[in-house]
Amino acid sequence: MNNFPEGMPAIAQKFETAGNITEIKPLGPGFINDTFIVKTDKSRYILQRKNHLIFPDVPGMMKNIELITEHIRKKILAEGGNPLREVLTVTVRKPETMTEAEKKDPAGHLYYKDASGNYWAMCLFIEGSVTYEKADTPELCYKGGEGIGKFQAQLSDFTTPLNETIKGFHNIRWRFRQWDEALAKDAAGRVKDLKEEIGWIEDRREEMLDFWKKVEDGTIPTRVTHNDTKISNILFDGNGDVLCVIDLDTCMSSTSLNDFGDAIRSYTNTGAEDDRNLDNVGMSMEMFEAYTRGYLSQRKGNLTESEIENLAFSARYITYEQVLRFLMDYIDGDTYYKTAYPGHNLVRTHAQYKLLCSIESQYEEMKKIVDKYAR
Ligand code: GN1
Ligand code: MG
Repeated sequence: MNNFPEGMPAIAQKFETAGNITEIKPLGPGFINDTFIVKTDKSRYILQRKNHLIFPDVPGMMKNIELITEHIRKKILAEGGNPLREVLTVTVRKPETMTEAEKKDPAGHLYYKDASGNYWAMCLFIEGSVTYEKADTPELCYKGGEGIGKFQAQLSDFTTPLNETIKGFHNIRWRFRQWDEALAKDAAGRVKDLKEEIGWIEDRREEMLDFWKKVEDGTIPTRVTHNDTKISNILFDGNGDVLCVIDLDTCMSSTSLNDFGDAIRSYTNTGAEDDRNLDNVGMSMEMFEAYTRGYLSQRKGNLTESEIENLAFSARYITYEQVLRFLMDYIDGDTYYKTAYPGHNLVRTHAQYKLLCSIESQYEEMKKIVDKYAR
């Protein structure tokens, strides 16, 4: 039985896999969900325990994922592509394992809730896919940008309303409400030592709200967006082309600028997200240009003027939000993100702040690059 973490085969068997299950192994390093790879004698699958403390409505989230992947699947089929490789395929429940209540639930076939209240979901593993923690070449940035641009284009005519899987996810007004509460509560007694870091957030509060106001008043349109486009959430093939976008948990309606900003935060960083050596961290303009060129090759002509004007700023916005979220979690006593050691969230805060400063110092040049490829 040592091929299986305890209790896992029974969970995996609730889903419609081809062949007999031969092995189940953990797959890292997500910050939110727990991920396993399930091998059968015919195929491989990804099994995830979805973190229901973070995603309060897992059935609603799975319904979003089903609707989105179905929509993309139809597009791929119409273009003669291979939907088993170019979009996630959700693995549904075996009907004989479902209760009557599950059968009546419109999302009941998409997840299994175990006796401890954990939610599990499965999808097909895409063979030959490669993931990266870091983008080492401009070519990979270009391809990554192209992949997200294509993903947004595939969903541009998706009109079914989606569930909001995490309230106010990239809404800085909402984040400030959480932030103000976290500071007032000071759950871990850490606020007294964080004067400088808290200043980093407060100094930029107004300019971030000014950006978000444009989303609230409709100046910047709302579209279906991924909201978590870091490089490790993209599957590439052996040639470095994007196969498909994964981790669809946060797909919701928001501004498409989130996807650009979060990708820039990830692809262009010369260091790691949690680098202890701040000398490593900064934004590479070469990588920025490559990602922007790739992204706009797919979205040119389909973005509004307001989106183009704010594209470069979105990198500042999302990186700032990430500094806030890591610091807020440190202040809260590390309750949201998985951490590998004490103080990990503070290390992440410092590394992301260094990146933010680097982006800010290169902002004028970034805007010029956007202008060069957007029109
Ligand atoms: C989390 O789920 P994962 O590990 O891809 C987080 C993102 C953060 C990211 C930072 C639901 O992404 O918002 O940007 O960590 N996801 C959620 O690496 O909070
Ligand atoms: Mg995620």
